[in-house]
Amino acid sequence: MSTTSAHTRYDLERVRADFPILTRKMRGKPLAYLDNGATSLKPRPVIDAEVSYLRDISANIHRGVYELSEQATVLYDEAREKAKRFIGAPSDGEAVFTKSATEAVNIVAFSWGRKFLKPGDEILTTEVEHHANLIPWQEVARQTGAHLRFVELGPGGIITAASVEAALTERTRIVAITGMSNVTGFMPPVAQISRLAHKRGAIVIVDGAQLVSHHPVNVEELDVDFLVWSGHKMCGPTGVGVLYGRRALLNNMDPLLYGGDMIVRVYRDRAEYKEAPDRFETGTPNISGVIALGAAIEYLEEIGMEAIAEHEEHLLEYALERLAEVDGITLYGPREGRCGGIISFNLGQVHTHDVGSVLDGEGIAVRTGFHCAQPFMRHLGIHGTVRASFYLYNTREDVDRLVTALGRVQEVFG
Ligand code: C6P
Repeated sequence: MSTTSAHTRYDLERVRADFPILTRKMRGKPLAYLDNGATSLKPRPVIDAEVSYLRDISANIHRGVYELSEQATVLYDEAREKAKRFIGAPSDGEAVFTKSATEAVNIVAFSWGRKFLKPGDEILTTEVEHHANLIPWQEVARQTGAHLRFVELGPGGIITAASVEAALTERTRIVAITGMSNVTGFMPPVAQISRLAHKRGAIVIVDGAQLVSHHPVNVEELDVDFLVWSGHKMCGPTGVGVLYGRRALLNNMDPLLYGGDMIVRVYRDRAEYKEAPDRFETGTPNISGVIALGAAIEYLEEIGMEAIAEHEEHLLEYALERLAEVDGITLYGPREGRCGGIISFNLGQVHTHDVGSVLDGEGIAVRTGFHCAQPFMRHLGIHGTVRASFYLYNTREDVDRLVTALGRVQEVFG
């Protein structure tokens, strides 16, 4: 069966050929990888970039005057320029490499929050958040005496600018909000939310772990103060993430970790720190991972983030149409507003892990469970969902196979 789609602006067959793992068989069947919300597959140029650093360079950065170290430093610094370009960061020093989106949120929560939040101040967030953009704020609230407040959600977890406006007060210091829900794919109107928050004197951190991998993002257009994202969800390796922050904010924050490569001068009893990004990148970083993330950015840019988002939108529409044929299915999430290529559902009373196991038997990888979003599950009144999430290499055939396999689940579990 052909994988080509009239709706896809790029050559889907060629893109699929870039991902060696797509030739593997799972349980004896071709792999239909529909767990891109958890992590993406990696194309050959990314694998090659990582291997090439490990094989041909291997040296540390910013520390040697010899050629290998200089080569490593150049590649590392080039990757930072690519990361900045990818999200339209306007100034130097605004992209900090972290180990993950989770670490990036923690830097903001503890380096900014512990310094600037006072008792009675408010952190505004939502029940839709992934735990990574909730628990750090719970903890910093506990440590500073600030309060955590929640935006009222609309049906299916919709977040409107009006609901955020209603929850903002003169004590709101920061709005911590997802750019795209990892459960439903819903995308809150971030630019409008930023405008409202700024009018109230609050700053905004956007959890872009899902958003940045699937949509074109420009931090100036969104007008956000911080944006976090992970390399592994966008064809890059695990162990590397990015914290974007406005330069003035980053340079006013204390470092979270202390040690080598972040200092200007060190005395017996104190030290002076470099500006961002170095003040947040102490110790030897994930050099091979950062370089490979640079390759992932180039790879995605070459295909085009607009084209990728469009492809996923068509797959989403197609999947929603096909899944509507499945008896006993409950779909979660708002069907208005912008949604990325993520679908969460349950099939009658069948446990999500049982659905996942039957799908696995058909070579289909999905995520099952609560998706690190327990407050959202509670809001929806469920324990978990089956989640299918798409990326640039997925096909209508993957969707067809999912629908057929759900029929198999019904046969097995009645
Ligand atoms: N979500 C999922 O299956 P890390 O693990 O730090 O790279 O990303 C954390 C994270 C933060 N925010 C959102 C919206 C996310 O979706 C994730 C990761 C994966 O949904 C793994 S739990």
